[in-house]
Amino acid sequence: MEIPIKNKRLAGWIREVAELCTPEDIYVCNGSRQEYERLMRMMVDSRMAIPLKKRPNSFLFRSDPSDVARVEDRTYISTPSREDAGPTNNWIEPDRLKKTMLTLYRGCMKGRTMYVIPFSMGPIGSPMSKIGVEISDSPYVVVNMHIMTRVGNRVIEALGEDGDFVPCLHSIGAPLSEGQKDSLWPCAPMEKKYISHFPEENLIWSYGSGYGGNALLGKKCMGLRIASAMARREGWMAEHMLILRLISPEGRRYHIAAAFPSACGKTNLAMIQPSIPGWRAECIGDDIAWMRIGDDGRLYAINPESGFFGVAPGTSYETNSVAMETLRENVIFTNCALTDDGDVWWEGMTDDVPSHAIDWRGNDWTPESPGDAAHPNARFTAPVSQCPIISSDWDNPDGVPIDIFIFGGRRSTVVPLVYEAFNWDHGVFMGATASSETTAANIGAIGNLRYDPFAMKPFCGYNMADYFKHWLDMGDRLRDKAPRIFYVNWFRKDGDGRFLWPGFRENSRVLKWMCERIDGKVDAVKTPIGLLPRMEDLDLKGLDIPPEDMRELLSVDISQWKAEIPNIEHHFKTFGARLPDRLWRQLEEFKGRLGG
Ligand code: TSX
Ligand code: MN
Repeated sequence: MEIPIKNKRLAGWIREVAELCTPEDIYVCNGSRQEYERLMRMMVDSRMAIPLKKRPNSFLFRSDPSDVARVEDRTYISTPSREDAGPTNNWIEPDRLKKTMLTLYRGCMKGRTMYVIPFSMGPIGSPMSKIGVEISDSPYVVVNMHIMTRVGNRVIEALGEDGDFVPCLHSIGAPLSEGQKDSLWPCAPMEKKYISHFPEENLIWSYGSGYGGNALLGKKCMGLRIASAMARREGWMAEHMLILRLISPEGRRYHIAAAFPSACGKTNLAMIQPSIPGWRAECIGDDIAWMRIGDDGRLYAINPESGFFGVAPGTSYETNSVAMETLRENVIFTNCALTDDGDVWWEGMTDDVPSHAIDWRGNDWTPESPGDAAHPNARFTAPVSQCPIISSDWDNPDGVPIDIFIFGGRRSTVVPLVYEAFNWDHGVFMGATASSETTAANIGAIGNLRYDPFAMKPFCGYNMADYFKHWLDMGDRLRDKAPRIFYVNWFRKDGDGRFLWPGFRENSRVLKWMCERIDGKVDAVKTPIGLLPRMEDLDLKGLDIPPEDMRELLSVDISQWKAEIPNIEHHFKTFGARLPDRLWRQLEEFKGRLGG
């Protein structure tokens, strides 16, 4: 077979994979619109994709009911030493894992086309970008990768004869025997699924799942797990962060990067439309930030993706009109409900619920049906370029200079609306101790407290203690040019279980305070946990929040915070001797400020 690829390593790898997986044919993707349309037409013909009458060039897919989310239990960081993967990752020794997976891969693409998908994370040619090549037997993966990354010939050209790339091998793990009828969403059973990362050789092997986070390997696998390990070696950062630009009435720009665990509304914040007159915001990214120190010593961020792969349920014109406008056309929907007039629907999309729909499993659904119409993790895949408030700098190869880091979580008690770190090390302590209460979106009991340091627990491709150290090292290099660090909690409740803070657009009031702190325009109240706003410095014009609610939102209850200490200690101890002393010191100082 003739492969039109000059890169020797790539050509060799494609041949090797073809010999291993024995596909019926091989197709190298060129990234063109015709290619996208041809694959979509093919999937419509096979009934895997359903065209939506109501949305131009948009399609609905239904996954297998067992293949609806990332599989953290089946996700591995495979380093020669278990300690290098650390306590937050599953680990199998590389030789053993490869042996197991090679057995699975042998003949796994029988009867299918093997797609070669050359992609760039970041603008092609940017010094911050990285090239990957995904080999997959899923046409659904190809069309999603077209939206989520930059795919095609320009990438092959950028690769040249000996350019470097991350090999990303993916199979749904469902070979077709002669004459066998294909299912609509082929995949392998749970015990055969593996999402494997070999960070020391920049290699990804994914088997058995067709679902986004397990199968679109540019995103979580390369963009976060492999990139975080590369970033540490090369002195940059790969973070689970949205990026936005906030513009004051005077036209001053502030760039914010923010990390939140799932179910905290990261995409909503990325697309915020400030409620304060004169303030505007632009979206740069909603999930991943790659950052490096520029020639001027400041930290510059790019969004390495080119699409949004967002959770649909809960998205509405009320909660995120910008997202709704982004979804008008050219969208891939997965596991949403199908309405009788040929549109998608999901829980929380509209006040009036359709009287009939086809649910995400393909069954008739009415409001009386026991289950949800859309799966809670139903997704949209949409081009970033369609976002009405996308920044003109979203694909600037140099990135944007970050002024502010925000960490956060969902806490109904204890944690105030916003506070600022005293300094970089204290900010790293805040990131390392970021916690969130579990919601229905998590497995296990609702309302449990979970530590999710820097929102990176599922995405750090190496020992998380070393990751904390990397953050401390970056601070040492950035010194007075380092972004200021804040912690927010939009989810504090009163005694009756009502949210105290209106959230959504009104969060711009909190962002404005951060900007005024940066500019030295306002003082802050020093408390044992950090620097809090004086009530009068939060712009609350036009809101009518009772003063006692505001006092509660900005209160620090010493005894409640003392009760957090044993949890933090326990959390830190899971990292053993690798936890940097500077974080233990932060904990000691915190205890001291709380009064012993
Ligand atoms: O995304 C959210 N954000 C960030 C917005 C920029 N959500 C949704 C979280 C689930 C993904 C929020 N939910 C936020 C928030 O700031 N705050 C809340 C809690 C809340 C929910 C409903 C109301 C208020 C707060 N409604 C009324 O007060 C009417
Ligand atoms: Mn994410």
